[in-house]
Amino acid sequence: MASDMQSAWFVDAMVKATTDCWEKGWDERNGGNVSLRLLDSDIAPYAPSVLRQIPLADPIPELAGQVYIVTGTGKFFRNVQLDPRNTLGVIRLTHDGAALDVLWGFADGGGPTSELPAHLKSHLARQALTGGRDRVIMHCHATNLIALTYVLELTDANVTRALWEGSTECLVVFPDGVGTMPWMVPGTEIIGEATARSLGRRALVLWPFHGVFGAGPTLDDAFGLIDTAEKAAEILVKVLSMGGPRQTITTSDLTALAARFKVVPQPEAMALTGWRLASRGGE
Ligand code: 2HA
Ligand code: ZN
Repeated sequence: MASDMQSAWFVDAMVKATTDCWEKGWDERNGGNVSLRLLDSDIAPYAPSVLRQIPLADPIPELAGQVYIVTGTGKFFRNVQLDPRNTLGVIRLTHDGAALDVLWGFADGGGPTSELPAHLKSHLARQALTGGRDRVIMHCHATNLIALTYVLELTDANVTRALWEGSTECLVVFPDGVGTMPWMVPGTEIIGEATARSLGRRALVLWPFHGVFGAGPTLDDAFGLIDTAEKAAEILVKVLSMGGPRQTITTSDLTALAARFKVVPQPEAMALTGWRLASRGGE
């Protein structure tokens, strides 16, 4: 008999990622959601059968047959480690991309995260951009990144430049920069489309006054990316609280960093001479 999927590496990896996010303070209550695309070779040893089917409001035929492990709607990250079978689920998109076959988990009758539209559309965008290398989309409520969205002028270039100046490693870790977008109602197809459009160009996207989306090949990569940006955001919040910067990483410093680490930084952020706060009453 095939063994239970609960012992699979990908369940352990989701437990670790969600527990780390909880311990960071990024996922209060049911905040946050994570999805990891699984390969046939990941699930084959468990010979899963279809437990039930969940229709998709917006079919996504391009992802037909793909398999994901995702966090459940209404579930708390702090409880994933205690109860993976109820808080996580493995789903496969049907041949027409119009429904999900549940292969494991969501044992109490639940379903995938309310942000599934953003996750699936973003997976599609990242697969196109990275040739299938990226397999993870992670959303969380990273505190200092959210705080910055209340004061920074919200353009991709400005937010990117601020975070690059917030810590030396940032330009190296996210040379494509950070995407921004207007505030939107979460869980909708519209926010999903806007998120995917932005993630199609940059691995990190801020949802103002809400949180952040990060993408990467592995859970460690996506977590590390958000962690790096959040650390820089924390430093910027402290610097602003001390009256603002008196000195900073300069454009020529950023140019030298890019050359040393062989990355091509977002040109619009490099073209700025610094970063700006939003005007009062501004967006
Ligand atoms: O899963 O974080 O954006 C709860 C949320 C919604
Ligand atoms: Zn959220």
